[in-house]
Amino acid sequence: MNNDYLLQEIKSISDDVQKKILNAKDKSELLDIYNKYIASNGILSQKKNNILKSKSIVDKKTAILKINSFFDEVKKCFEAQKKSIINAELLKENEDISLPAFDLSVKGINPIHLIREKIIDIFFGMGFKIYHSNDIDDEYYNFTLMNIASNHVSRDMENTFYIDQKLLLCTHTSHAQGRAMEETKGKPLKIISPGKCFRKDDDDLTHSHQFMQIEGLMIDKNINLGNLKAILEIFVKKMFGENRKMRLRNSFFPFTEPSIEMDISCDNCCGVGCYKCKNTGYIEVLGAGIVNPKVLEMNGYNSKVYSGLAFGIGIERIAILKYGIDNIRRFYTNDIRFLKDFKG
Ligand code: FA5
Repeated sequence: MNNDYLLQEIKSISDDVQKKILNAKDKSELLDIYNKYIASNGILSQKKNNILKSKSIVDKKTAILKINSFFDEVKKCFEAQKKSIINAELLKENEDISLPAFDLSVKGINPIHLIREKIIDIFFGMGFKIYHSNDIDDEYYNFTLMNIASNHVSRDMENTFYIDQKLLLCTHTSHAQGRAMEETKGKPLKIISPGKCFRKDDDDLTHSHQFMQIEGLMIDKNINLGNLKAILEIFVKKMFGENRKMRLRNSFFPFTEPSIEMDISCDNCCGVGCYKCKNTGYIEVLGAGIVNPKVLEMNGYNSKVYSGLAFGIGIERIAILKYGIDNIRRFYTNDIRFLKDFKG
């Protein structure tokens, strides 16, 4: 046996031990390796002693230096792996299991969100600013300031989810009108305000007890129905393209005079008539009108100087008509297969 052969053997065992250390998954595996190979009575130390006792080693000093350098590498590797295992275990202990998992497989963006952003974008382009309002408000803003008296029949149509005698889940986003006017204090304004609405409606493919609207309000001198029509036409062209049919109908809201509603041709039958549009060829998407002077006065505006236009767009309805969605409930049932269609 010669010097080189013995040193080669201990080097190859040291390399193997390092591989074992790097493969150790927890502290107990690491401890086993330590006891078996690295400890003072372990395999490596035994080999070292054997070599040093061997008469065939001529230059013992060089051999010891070499063996010690192999051992140092093994010990360095052991310490590094011990550190990384301890860190990983600490991380696991501090893990907050209530946080969402990292690899949540996002299937797509909910189309309500996509359409909401698109609507906001279109109205930004026309100079409207966002006004943020709450989804819970005082009935005074939701009804009274909108010229809906406490005994008015139109309260009954919407009057549903109360938190206490005064606070309710807003039945439309028009409550934001009073809030915005209050802040603007009789000066011109041009805002849109997205929000959630709650009503007792739940009876067909396009009605839900909870839905979203975007309110629009523009107050200035000489605002008229022609301005409102122009704004709505631009909105429809930008949202649905040049050729989509729209129509405006007379309507009634206590807070606008005159009042209109806008319909868009049904995506399912292209205006011919089918189950989805109840054979009318169209689906209603918004209510609008010229702000009732009484509402302006109640909210601190001089109605002899200022006039206004307002609208409330149903976001789900726009999404239904844009993407060909068959039932409003698809938006709320968390079906990942549905969301997959809106990836990217
Ligand atoms: C209103 O809510 C008025 N506040 C709109 C308005 C604002 C008029 C400003 C004048 C001036 P209406 O109830 O028609 O109006 O609702 C407006 C739109 O919200 C509807 O055209 C429809 O797109 C949507 N919408 C109404 N009810 C529901 C419902 N139950 N489910 C889904 N969308 C609905």
